[in-house]
Amino acid sequence: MKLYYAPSACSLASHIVLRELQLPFELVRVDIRAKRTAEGDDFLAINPKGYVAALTLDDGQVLTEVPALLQYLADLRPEAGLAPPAGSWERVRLQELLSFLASEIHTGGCALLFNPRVPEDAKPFFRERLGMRLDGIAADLDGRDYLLGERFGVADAFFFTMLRWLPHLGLDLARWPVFGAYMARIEPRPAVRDALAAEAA
Ligand SMILES: N[C@@H](CCC(=O)N[C@@H](CS)C(=O)NCC(=O)O)C(=O)O
Repeated sequence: MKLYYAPSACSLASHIVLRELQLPFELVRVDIRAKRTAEGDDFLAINPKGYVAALTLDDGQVLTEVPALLQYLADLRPEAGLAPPAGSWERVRLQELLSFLASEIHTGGCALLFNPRVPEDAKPFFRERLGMRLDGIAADLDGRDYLLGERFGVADAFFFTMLRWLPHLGLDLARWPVFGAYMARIEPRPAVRDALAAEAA
């Protein structure tokens, strides 16, 4: 497998999960503005949607979209417990959470605040709306270690990735002390440290 990534982008979530599961993979950096890979390929020929993360499988298929990638990877090593078993009610809850993170926090929140083409005078509205969504997650996290309970899982890899963006988007993490404690629990994980180090290299 090859994971196409950009440093600290949403692809970090899949990168962390690949390392958590100790799956063999190659990492290929993408210039997401120029749409070229570090291998010199046209990234649009690999993922016509033009964004990371993209995962090429050993049979040549390309898989995209964070919620699909995370669940696909978790199911390659179900014994690691990074996602509840496919078909279970707990898995439906994970899908609910991943959909919320992808649509409300990522695309409908952070991505709009990062986008230089979104007018600056619209950003306070998006910032406030994102803050309200994060208030809800903070309330859910109160009294538990991870988003779905006491065990780190794929949704945590995704949410951790996005929490790292907040200081760059005009949102002060100090507003949610529970997030600081949550990140401090996740940061020391060897897979997380290794993924961050590899992306910073
Ligand atoms: N819906 C996609 C969104 C992916 C996405 O927005 N990726 C960003 C980085 S976090 C990107 O590559 N942006 C470049 C672009 O949109 O041109 C997913 O879930 O994977």
